[in-house]
Amino acid sequence: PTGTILGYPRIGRRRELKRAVEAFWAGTIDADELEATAAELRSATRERLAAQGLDRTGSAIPESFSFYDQVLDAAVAVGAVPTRFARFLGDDGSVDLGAYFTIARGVGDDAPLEMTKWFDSNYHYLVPEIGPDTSFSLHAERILAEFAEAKAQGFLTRPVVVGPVTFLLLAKAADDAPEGFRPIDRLAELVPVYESLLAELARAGAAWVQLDEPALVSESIDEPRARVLESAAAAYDALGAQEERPAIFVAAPYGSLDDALPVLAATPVEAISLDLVRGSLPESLDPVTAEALAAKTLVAGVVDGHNIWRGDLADAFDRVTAVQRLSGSVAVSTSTSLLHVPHDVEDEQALDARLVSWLAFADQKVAQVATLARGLAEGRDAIAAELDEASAALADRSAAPGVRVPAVRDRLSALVGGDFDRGDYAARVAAQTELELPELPTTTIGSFPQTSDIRRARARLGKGELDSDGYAQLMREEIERVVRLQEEIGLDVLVHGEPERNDMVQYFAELLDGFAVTEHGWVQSYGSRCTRPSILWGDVSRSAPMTVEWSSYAQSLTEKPVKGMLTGPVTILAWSFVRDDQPLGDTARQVALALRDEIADLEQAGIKVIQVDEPALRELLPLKLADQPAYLDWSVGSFKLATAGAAAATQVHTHLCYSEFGVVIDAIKNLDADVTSIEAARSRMEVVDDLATSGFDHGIGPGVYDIHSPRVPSTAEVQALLERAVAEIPASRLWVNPDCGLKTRGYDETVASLENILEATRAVRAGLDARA
Ligand code: THG
Ligand code: ZN
Repeated sequence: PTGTILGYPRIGRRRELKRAVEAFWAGTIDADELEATAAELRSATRERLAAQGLDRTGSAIPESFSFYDQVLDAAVAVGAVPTRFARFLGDDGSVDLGAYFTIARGVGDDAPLEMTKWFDSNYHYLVPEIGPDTSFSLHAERILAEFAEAKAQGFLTRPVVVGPVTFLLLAKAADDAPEGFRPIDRLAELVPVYESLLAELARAGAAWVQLDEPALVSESIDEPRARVLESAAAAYDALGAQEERPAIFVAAPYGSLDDALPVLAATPVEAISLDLVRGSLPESLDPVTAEALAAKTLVAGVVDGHNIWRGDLADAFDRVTAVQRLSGSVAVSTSTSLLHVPHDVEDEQALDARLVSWLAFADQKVAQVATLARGLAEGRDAIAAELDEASAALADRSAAPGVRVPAVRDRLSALVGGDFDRGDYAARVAAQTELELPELPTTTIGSFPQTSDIRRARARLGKGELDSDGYAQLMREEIERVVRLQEEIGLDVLVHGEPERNDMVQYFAELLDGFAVTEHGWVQSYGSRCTRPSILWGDVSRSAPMTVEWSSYAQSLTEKPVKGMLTGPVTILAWSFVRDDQPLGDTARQVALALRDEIADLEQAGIKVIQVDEPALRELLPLKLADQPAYLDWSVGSFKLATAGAAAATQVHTHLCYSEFGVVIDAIKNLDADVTSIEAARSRMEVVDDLATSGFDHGIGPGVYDIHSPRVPSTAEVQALLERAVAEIPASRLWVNPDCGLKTRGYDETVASLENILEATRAVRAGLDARA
């Protein structure tokens, strides 16, 4: 194939798959109806990809559908289902739709597979559990059925499966595995299952198969690099030696293969993808690798699968032709699956037409691939018009009003070191005693339950059925209820509950200059859940206060301090589509300055405690070790720039979630927030030990209530967690709070849990006083 993509969004242009899957869970449609919707979506996708210029019968169209997650699909295909789900499987170990979703979502006491982030994207996959006794057996029914379905529709498509090395590297050791066991230890037993899969695909008529191996690109994989490379060599030597098989295409998105490229080159695989957006061509190749690559198809990933910009098509074409120096057989592709971008920019009727002309969502990217492939086949002249159009759009973008705003740029270039520094912590602690907080102060992370009344009010405002005064009135009533509730429960530092926020990033994107929001730009986050990232297209500034009205209203209702609530610069970037024409650090500092102004206004309005959330700090950490220090420098710097204008007496909080703090623990320390709240309940406070040993010496609030579950923790349970924390951390620095915001919980369990937290806190305080 000369033009292809590594994968396509599967949620549906109007989130049809999400709706059907959730209807199946709710019992309003049955498995046959869900299957029918999925088949329709797959069929429409193939037709659309062909219409955009991918070859119908040339294995150019990937079969990249999934009902929930591609890593779960691979686990099911190789029979690696944890034994706690055995009772849901068929006699032959087959997994029907009901069982499949049970593994993804858990049932009763049987926890689902853990979920974690997929490389440096916003997508979350399910983590396979592999032990010494996990048995592997092929269950290729779905993969074969989707290939056959395509064939019946007149297509010869390319099945896509997570490759064996990445599958095991992303897996975690099963709970009952002995100390020191690594899932990758099982590679030799897993590869034969993939061999059988390849044989079955060949018999079904597949000419190519795509095995996704992004783990070969990442240096953040918890396994020695030599072991990773050795595993890749072993797996692909074995699969390549298999006689009955389709041609093998190893896809390696999210960065350069680096030292894995010679390794793969030495195996018999027929094609390898090179991510030429995040990564680059190797600067030099040893003669053996050069000769081996010359005999393979190189798939040049030049169209960014990670972002929504139309980009520089002429530059992309140059990159493709550079790859031709390595091999006579070159195909054009996206750098990653298009899973990370919305379906179609044509669906955005409300977006500014000029902005639209700078954008490419999945369908536009497929068309770009087809254009580049045509240029490859027919020569540059054949696509000169398209290249010129893209260049013109790019030039228009760089000159457009709002993209470069002198006032914003001047402010950025005038920054000096002191703007990033809040000064002595001890002096701040002394100044903040005027808050008169008790020992072990209690607080919540920020949001209270988003009730259906709140959502309805926002929907009515959007439709014009409610005017902004009417909406504001409803929000004020909600804020008052939330403040009164917290006073009754007895919390020490209150929040306003954030009823007015649809999403902690989109809310700010809608108010800041330099952002646009989409109508249908949904991207799968995990399973059926999606987010609608905003588009950060220009220089960012704040034209008016964004949160002051709500926070000061809440403060006017109570004597207790109410926290001002902001989302930090790194998280605003991580959960948006960000401009690609300047360093991320510059963009982050622009956002930081807008937040700095907001903090000044909050202080002016009498707010004494301000929280700046950075749940995504870990998320943007680069996959290559060499890139990590620079990232940590600008990300931490932007947080400090946002907060360093605060007076010593203003207590700055931050909140981080999604665990895995280990690698960023120094960064957390360097944020220099007065108080940091983190997720800890599920990991039984392990992070408290890590922080204690890292020399972290500011305020810390390890979560004592796992808000991801509807379970109400008992007073005894919370007390045990607190006592564990008190043993590690001086009580003078310890805060008491839930793991995360409460917006996804109901009121009943929220109130019951907070009451238990307060009762446990009083018991622990009494114990401290008795000891003192
Ligand atoms: N906001 C944004 N991005 C995020 C998160 C967020 N990315 C990472 C993380 N949190 C992802 N977690 C979720 C959790 C819930 C949902 C999506 C991502 C979710 N979405 C609704 C759905 O799909 O039904 C849609 C929400 C809506 O209507 O706006 O529930 O918190 N920006
Ligand atoms: Zn959180």
